[in-house]
Amino acid sequence: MENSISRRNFLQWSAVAAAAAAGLTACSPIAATPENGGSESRAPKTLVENGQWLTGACMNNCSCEHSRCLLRVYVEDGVPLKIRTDEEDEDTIEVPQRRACLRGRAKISDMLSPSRIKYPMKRKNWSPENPNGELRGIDEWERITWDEALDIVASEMQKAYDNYGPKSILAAAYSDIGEEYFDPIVCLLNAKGGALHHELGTVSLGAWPLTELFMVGSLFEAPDALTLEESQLHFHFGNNWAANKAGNTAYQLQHAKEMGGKIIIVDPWLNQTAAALADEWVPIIPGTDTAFCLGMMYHQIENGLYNQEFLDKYCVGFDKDHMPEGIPAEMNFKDYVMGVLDGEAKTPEWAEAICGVPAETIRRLAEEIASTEKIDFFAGQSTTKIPAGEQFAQAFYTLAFMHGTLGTPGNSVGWIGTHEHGYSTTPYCFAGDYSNGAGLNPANPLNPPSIVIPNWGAIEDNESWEKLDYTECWQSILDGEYGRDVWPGGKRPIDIHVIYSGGYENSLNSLPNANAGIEAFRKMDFVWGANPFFDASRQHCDVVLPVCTWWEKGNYAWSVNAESVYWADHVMDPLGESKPEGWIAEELAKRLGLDPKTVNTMTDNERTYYSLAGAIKMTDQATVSYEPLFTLTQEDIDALGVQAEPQQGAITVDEIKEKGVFKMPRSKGDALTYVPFANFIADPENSPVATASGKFEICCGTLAYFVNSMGYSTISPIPMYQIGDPEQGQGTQTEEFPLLLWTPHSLRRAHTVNDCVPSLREAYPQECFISTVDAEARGIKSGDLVLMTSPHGKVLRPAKVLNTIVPGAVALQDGGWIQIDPETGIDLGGDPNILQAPKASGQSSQSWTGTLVQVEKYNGPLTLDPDKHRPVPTPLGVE
Ligand SMILES: Nc1nc2c(c(=O)[nH]1)N[C@H]1C(S)=C(S)[C@@H](COP(=O)(O)OP(=O)(O)OC[C@H]3O[C@@H](n4cnc5c(=O)[nH]c(N)nc54)[C@H](O)[C@@H]3O)O[C@H]1N2
Ligand SMILES: Nc1nc2c(c(=O)[nH]1)N[C@H]1C(S)=C(S)[C@@H](COP(=O)(O)OP(=O)(O)OC[C@H]3O[C@@H](n4cnc5c(=O)[nH]c(N)nc54)[C@H](O)[C@@H]3O)O[C@H]1N2
Ligand SMILES: [Mo]
Repeated sequence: MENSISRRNFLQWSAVAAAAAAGLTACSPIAATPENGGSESRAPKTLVENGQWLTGACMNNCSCEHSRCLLRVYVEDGVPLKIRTDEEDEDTIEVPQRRACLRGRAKISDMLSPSRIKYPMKRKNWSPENPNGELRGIDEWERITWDEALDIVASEMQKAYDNYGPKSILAAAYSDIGEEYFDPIVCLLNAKGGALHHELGTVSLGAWPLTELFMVGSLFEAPDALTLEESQLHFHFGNNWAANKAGNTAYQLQHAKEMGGKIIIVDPWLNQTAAALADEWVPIIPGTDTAFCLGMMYHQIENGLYNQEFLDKYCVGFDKDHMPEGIPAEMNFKDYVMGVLDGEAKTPEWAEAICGVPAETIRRLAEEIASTEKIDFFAGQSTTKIPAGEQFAQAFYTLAFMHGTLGTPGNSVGWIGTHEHGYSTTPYCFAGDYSNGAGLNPANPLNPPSIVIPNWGAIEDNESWEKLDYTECWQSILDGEYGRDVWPGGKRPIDIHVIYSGGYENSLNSLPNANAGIEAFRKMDFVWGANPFFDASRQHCDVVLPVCTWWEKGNYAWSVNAESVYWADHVMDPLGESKPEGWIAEELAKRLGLDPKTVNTMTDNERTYYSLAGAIKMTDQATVSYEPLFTLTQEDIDALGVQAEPQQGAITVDEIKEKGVFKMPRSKGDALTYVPFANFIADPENSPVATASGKFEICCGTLAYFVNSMGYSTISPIPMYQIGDPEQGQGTQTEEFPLLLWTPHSLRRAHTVNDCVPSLREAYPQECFISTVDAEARGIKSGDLVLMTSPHGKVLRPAKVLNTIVPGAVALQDGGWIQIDPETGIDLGGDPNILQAPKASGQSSQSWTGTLVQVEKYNGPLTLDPDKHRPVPTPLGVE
């Protein structure tokens, strides 16, 4: 930290800086000793605290919108100086502390990073007459006033609407993901006539959502956190909860282990979770779990090691006598596995040749599954982020169906983690909705929140075809068309002139084929961004508007985890001249001839009110009933100055403000315990699952129809192993690109967020993880600079040689900040998306895993300082 540029820049910051720098010293080693390891009341006596401990939201996207943690922030004279976490209650498995991880605890350095955009800025060589687009990302910047910035944005937007229409504008921003990621600037675009969004499908959920929905009839099923310990075996594909499921999921797994559960983790590397918790690690070539599962199921079928009764009663499609209507009997799963359908038996030897797991291990694990009564089957999101990833999801569910014990505590199948963690469709408690619209049309506060599912299209759903898919959007913009021939009307022409790079996403850094993204940005007439950080997307703009963060807004109750509701205080005043999106949207509305109130429908106080008034708490799992969470007195209402009626709830507003969090009181065996599929198993006739047949569908015509209608890849109604893409994944390697890239999520970051924090950079250098075998073959040692090359770009990084990752595959972790060397075009920052192939697949999910790459020892002229010493990007020239 001492050497880091961030500290130096930090010191230049007049008032904020001086106090904050003092705080850094004050909180260094003293804050973490065992003597003061408790609550703030036990804080070091030597330090006089004249300030206040507040609750700062941790809005990192760890765990795909879920399970955030508690940050207690000490603020003096308006400056956040120290950070602690949940130390209030006793930590138990029933009501665990909501402790933050290293990323949350480094949040002050993130919030006050030199990478914050503090003023409206303009790229020096941009003008309406001559945009000099080729300079995007390398030009200098100058500070302008808010009025100048808003006038430029409004006039360029008006020009695009007048000359080319709404579809000439790309909204690279979250639009409708709910209150936590609510961006009124997108509401402004909608009010003005709309824009083209790049949000068809998903980059995040892989092939899970529609496979689960159509095969089991519901979404986001997961074991109750408190019944996890009842499983005798946790059979997990791609589990790294200790690193990438925020909240308490890893703690729950540790507890389950202490209670006697065995943990097997199948993963291409010995990740942090496997190292800490697994009884057995099964190394596997990424993207080949389908073959592995088929090999196990062959062995089970051959030896009668499965539950025929369960399959007959609860499933369709396993064998020719139990087929769903309308599908020929020969398309049954058993005949496919045994080789009757296609002449190739899916033996463990067949599987070994594809997935690298020895046949004898496959047989042993198949037997272990069959001989264990209670199993928790889990597979991580990334396991289906492969070409035609539905195939693995289909095989995974089928493995659990063949085991045949679902519906009772200790037995589960899912891809979310635990019910506490997940996108639970029946959360135990939830904060009220305060996104736009709710103020105008208050929702019934006792309705559980609806789950927002990313946009998918099937042939019938015309609206979806009006969206670019995330994966291919950059290339589509360059090509001037998007979609597939099979879409209604065929491929769609597009002609984008303006990009709005906004709310809560860093798409240039986070989407595949980033070099094409940069090229697309450079082709535009105008690109504007609104964000707190000068990240890659904002660096490639013409005008950037400084947005204040959650710490600078605040005063809401919020939740994304099924068991807790948090309070977010206003922790500090907006940095520099940064403003909330609502203000920006209103100012632009005025300039674009719109009524500001139609784009920003609520005042700040109204938002606070709705977040509290709509908050709910479950009273009964069986009937899914709720009561209001907060008591709101006339005094509370008057303090907010809103028109409303008092209400009676479980806790007071003062209580949540004081603690920062409401935790659902839980105990083992309580009335809130959730057992997935229990009703269906108890009474399949009267409580069918919501699939086409009313049963679990091993042969699932709806899924195949839906996926195939999108035109990205072809799957069968039964789980099959087929190479999903001719240029990606196991079986498609070439001499030029012999290695498979995969991109696990990093402890250093939540995607790209926090990458500007030197202490996190120091703790987790961004390295190319390579196996001993592949490194030796190339003369590479740990620490050597290596050049990673794919057909889409080049990245320079130090190598980390490991004997704990599978040969044939290399890993570069998601989220490194792009930094292109202008001479060579090589990325020095280590963003895997410079390399990643844009591969929309299946249900329009990006198949990250298996991009073909080569790795070589680098002998060129470039050098690379350790990440912790590399300066973070700032909009230079401004103070
Ligand atoms: N620290 C941190 N946590 C995060 C995030 C972050 O950026 N940083 N991002 C959050 C978000 S938005 C999401 S979507 C989730 C993603 O959650 P995950 O999908 O669980 O995340 P990954 O780290 O990509 O993968 C988890 C594990 O699966 C393994 N894996 C990858 N491919 C395969 C495969 O083909 N087969 C098998 N068997 N294993 C495989 C990886 O090696 C890794 O150990 O993480 C969330 N949590
Ligand atoms: N190669 C590769 N790429 C991947 C993945 C992978 O595994 N490998 N994973 C994919 C997955 S699962 C996901 S979910 C996506 C995530 O992709 P993104 O959502 O694009 O990633 P983030 O880095 O989370 O972007 C967060 C943005 O929010 C901004 N931000 C932070 N705080 C605030 C705030 O208070 N207010 C506002 N307005 N903005 C704020 C940050 O500056 C940043 O621009 O990435 C995908 N990309
Ligand atoms: Mo994600």
